[in-house]
Amino acid sequence: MKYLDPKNDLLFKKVFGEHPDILRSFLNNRLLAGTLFLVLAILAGSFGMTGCNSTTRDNSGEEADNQVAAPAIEVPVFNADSAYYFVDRQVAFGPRVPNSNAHQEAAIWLTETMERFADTVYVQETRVRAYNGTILNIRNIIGVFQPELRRRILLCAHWDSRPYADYDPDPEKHYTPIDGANDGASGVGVLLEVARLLSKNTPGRGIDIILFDAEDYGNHRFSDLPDGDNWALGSQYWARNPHRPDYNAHYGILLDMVGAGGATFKREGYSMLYAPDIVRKVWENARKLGYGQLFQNQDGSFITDDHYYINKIRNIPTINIIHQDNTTPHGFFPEWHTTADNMDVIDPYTLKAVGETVLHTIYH
Ligand code: AHN
Ligand code: ZN
Repeated sequence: MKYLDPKNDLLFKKVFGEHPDILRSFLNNRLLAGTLFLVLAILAGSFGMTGCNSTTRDNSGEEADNQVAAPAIEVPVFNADSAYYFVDRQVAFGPRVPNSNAHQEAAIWLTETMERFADTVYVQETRVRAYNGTILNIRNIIGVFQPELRRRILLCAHWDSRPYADYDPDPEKHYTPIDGANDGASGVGVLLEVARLLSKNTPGRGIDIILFDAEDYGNHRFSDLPDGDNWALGSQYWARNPHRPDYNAHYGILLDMVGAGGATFKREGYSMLYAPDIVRKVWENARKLGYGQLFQNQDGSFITDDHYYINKIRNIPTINIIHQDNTTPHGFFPEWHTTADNMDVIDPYTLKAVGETVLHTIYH
């Protein structure tokens, strides 16, 4: 783990031996496999393209329209039960509200879990000021896969949960912290499953998975304090202080509320403003995989979320896959910011739809 000290961002405490032996031997084998592949590729090249052409011709024109084009590398199979388990484990800590014990315990578990899968893990610990003046102790947890590759893709989600159920139908619960099974844990659950698969089979791109803290400590619905940049505090911090000073990525994908049954994802406003090509690519992949009912061919509204600051401050074109529903008063899933945002709303099918879509996008 590389530990980013809050008082000195450039002080990296590097801890070696973070991978269990079995994983390390696998990493070594991967190098061997890569070398073998390179030798075979050179040999194949020297024999010309004739054989390849006939195979290509046989397939062309017969491929069904709803099939995703053959990937350069085989896309791993997303395990929805594994993702569901990762969501459940987070929720079991209790509401992951900054400064709480559950938050601290969840941070340790998330870091350890990421260390099982990623090549390098950075923990960025700092303090930020919430809208009401509360100082929050927060941690962004960053898993880096194949740090040696220059072409990179950023995947992210927030891991904290909201301190207030300010949309709960019961007014007595308006200051009760929420489980955030969908609003928080679902995106992280999908990304931990992606991380598990990346540890076994790498795409041709470097991947960075960032679990942002303090996304959901924004202004209480009934507070009369001024509205400002009080959501997405962890991503604002990271955007100004990336884990590597020169960090860049071709594009980013944020997952927010990606686990509810009957989820509907619309083309979110800032995603279309900053990264329309990525939105089209992702929605197209989802449709081809058979998830057109979830990934709707419809524009949504503009959501101030983690991706907004990544776009605005770091200039990395980043989209938000977020459940929007214009039949609810707030525009999100019905249990949004209520105590009912618990495991009962989570449907493994939705996790799978999003996970497969992300995997197909990053492995192509
Ligand atoms: C606003 O309502 C301004 N942003 C919503 C971002 C959010 C909250 N995502 C999850 N919870
Ligand atoms: Zn929220």
